[in-house]
Amino acid sequence: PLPPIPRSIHDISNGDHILGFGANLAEDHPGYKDTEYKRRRSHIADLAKSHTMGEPIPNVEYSAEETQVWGHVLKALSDLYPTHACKEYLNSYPHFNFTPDRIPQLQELSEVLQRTTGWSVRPVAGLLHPRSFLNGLAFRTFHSTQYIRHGSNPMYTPEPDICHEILGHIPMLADRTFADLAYIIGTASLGVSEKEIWHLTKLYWYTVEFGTVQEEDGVKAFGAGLLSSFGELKHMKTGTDGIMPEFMELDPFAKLPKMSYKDGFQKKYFLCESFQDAVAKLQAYSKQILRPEVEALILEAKRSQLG
Ligand code: H2B
Ligand code: FE
Repeated sequence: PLPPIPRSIHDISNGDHILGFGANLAEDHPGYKDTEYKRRRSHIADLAKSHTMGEPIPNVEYSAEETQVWGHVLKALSDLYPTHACKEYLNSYPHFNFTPDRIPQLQELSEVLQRTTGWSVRPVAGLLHPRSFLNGLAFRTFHSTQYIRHGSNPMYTPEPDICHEILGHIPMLADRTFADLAYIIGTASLGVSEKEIWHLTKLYWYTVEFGTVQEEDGVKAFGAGLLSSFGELKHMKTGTDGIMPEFMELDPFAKLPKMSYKDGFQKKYFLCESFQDAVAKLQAYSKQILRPEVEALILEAKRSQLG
């Protein structure tokens, strides 16, 4: 039997399904031996768990050290964006007025998204279970971490952190076509089997996290794993140690390559002709797996949006 279909964002828990680190850091995490950092992480995790959808997201008062990490990452990346980020990213970016001396609060970012594409941000304590995470996209909700990476290595994080969410994901979600792409993956994930969730996780990985798009003057990044990593962005354009990454056409029906989380940069990126093309391909795939009850749910949501 297939799992139940969530009917609203309230059916999706942001607290029960934290995988990976949360506040319990693994031995190879840069903050593993730092008790102060771990205390900070568990404070921010508790804030996320106490949040109820529909209420304002609690602000985090970031310290001077935390703000310094953010500033460092922002300055490095913003040098690369004009040449490495896709047009849609560059168009949305100015909505957010990022400055190196202040870490934006999730609440204000959520308000910008609500005005532009109708999306919301929901705080989460760490890496969320893929099903819950993908299901959230169907309710135009992006689950976002609120803590920042460890200061010992500002250019590296083994898990999503606020720099990844804000610089990688949020500006893309302010673009209509990209937001549609994420919504399609989200709706496709409602009430499907574990096996299907795994395939959708890979589709998400190769588009939303590491997607690239062909523009007139070259390949540009739209995936958040690229847009939030200085090293990975450079690697996409110019390779590493003389070895260029491979670019492949996206086929949602094909078996997708294994995802690599740990051993350095990606070796293969999927290259989209355009977002419209990627949306059409994902839509065709989604059509094959969408449960009839979900189809009805989507129509209902569309009707109520039209008012
Ligand atoms: N959780 C959080 N907090 N942020 C993410 O970017 C994220 C996640 N990505 N859970 C998900 C998993 C993704 O890797 C796929 C859908 O599993
Ligand atoms: Fe991400």
